Formats: sequence, structure tokens, C-alpha cells
Amino acid sequence: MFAPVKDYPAILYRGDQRKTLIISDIHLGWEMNLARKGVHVPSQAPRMLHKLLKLIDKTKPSALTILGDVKHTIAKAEPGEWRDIPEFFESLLAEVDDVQIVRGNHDGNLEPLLPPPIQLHSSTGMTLNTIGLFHGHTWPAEKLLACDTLLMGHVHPVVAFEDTLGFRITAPVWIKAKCDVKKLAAIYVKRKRIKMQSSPRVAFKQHFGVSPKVKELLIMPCFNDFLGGPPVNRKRKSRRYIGPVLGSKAININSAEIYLLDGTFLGAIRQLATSR
Ligand SMILES: [Mn+2]
Repeated sequence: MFAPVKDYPAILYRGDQRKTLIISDIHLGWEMNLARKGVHVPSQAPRMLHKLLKLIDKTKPSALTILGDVKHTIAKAEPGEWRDIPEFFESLLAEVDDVQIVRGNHDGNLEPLLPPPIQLHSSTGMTLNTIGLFHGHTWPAEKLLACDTLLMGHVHPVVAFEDTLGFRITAPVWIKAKCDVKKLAAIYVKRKRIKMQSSPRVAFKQHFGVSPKVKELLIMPCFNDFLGGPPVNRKRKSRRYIGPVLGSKAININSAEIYLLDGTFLGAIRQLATSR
């Protein structure tokens, strides 16, 4: 059983004995990129840590899983990150002893920054019972398709509304999209150039040993509230969806449901589309 944590960009999964807290996209060190442009913002790592510790105190999880983009610089680690990231995780480990990370596209050279008890998984993801967890910039591993739900980050979804005077409000949102598992299975079978003698689902099962079951794709808001992505309700033509799963024909994005962090249902993307 899993559900979003009210007012937080986080999911709480309740197993038999254990609770797992899931967040995504912390982007520690994003302010270092600004420094290069002459804009100096103090390190945001303590703020992120405070927010996360508050959430841990509220939900009391026995494990924490981060769906990628722990840090912001992509290929290497900046000097500030060598200090901030190990400190961040040492403080976390004092509260939760099981911390796992699925690698995101910003997590190059993350390994030396992580204290040893932390497990780093490949960007193809991991499973937590019936949820397949991955970052979203790559295809998930075949075994994740045996889950009911795929959960990803990477997109930093926000909704934006503008009034006639040009005032604009943006808010982070959850995206809940239906997944056509037959189409998704067909894409995997095609990618591996497997000859299909039967239906895509049967071919998938024969080849990968698991039955594809995914019914929905859930996209998490970014944990770092400074970094919103392009509004999900932009005009259709200018909308571009990042990541192979989200961009594939298996996901019906126009009918995807949008929710605010407090649980308010805003409608389907198609109904929210603005003229911009
Ligand atoms: Mn990302």
C-alpha cells in the first residue's frame, strides 16, 4: 500500500513491517551553477536536509529511497559537493539506517560522495513490491514492467496559471497517467528486436520471464522546491515530454490526472491546457 504524503513531494509505502519513504530530485548544489553566473546564493543543502528530516520525523520510515538526481552537476562533483553531500547523508543516516538511491542523469561520480551503508542502484531502477522505481531519463529494466505502478521523478512537474495582467502562479504537481501495457510490452519487444509470433505480452513473458502488468505511471514532484520544470499545462504544441517512457505511445498524457501536493485534483492535462 502506498500514498503521497500530504503537502510533501513524497510517497510513503507501507509494507508488512516496514515503511519506506520515497522522494526524488534533491539537486544538491544547484546554487553552484548560479555562482558561475555571478549570482551568489548560500548552500541550500542545510535547507533540504531540514525539510527531509522534518518529513522523516512526521512519517517515521524504516527506509528511505531517493529516485535520482541527488546532486545537480551532471558529470563530475564540484568542490562544494564534496563537502555538502557526504554531510547531508551522514545526518540522514543518523535517522534512517536503510538509504537507497536510484541513479539519475545528474548523478555522475556520486559514489565517492556516499557513506558506505548507502546503496546506489542503476538508473534502470529497482522494485518495491508492486511499485517499479526509476528516475525517468532511461527505460526501466524489464522486471519493473511486472509491477502495477511505475514511479519516476526527473520531470519536476509544475502547473502554471497566468492572469490577464501577467501575474503567474506555479505549483508543483503529481501526474498520474494511465499506461497501455500492451503498447509498452510491444516497445520492449521491438527494442530487443525479438520476432513476435504472438501478442506483445506473450512475447515479453517468453523472453524476459515476467508478465508485464503496468497500469499506471506516477510522476513525483521535485523535492527541491526551487526547481520547477516546464508547466505540464503548456499549449499542446510546445509540450515536450522528457524521458522515453513518458514520451512513448504507451502513456496517454492528455488524459493524465494532475494533483496538487495537498491532494486537490485539478483535472486532466487536456482540460488544464492554457494558450501559452
Ligand atoms: Mn533528472
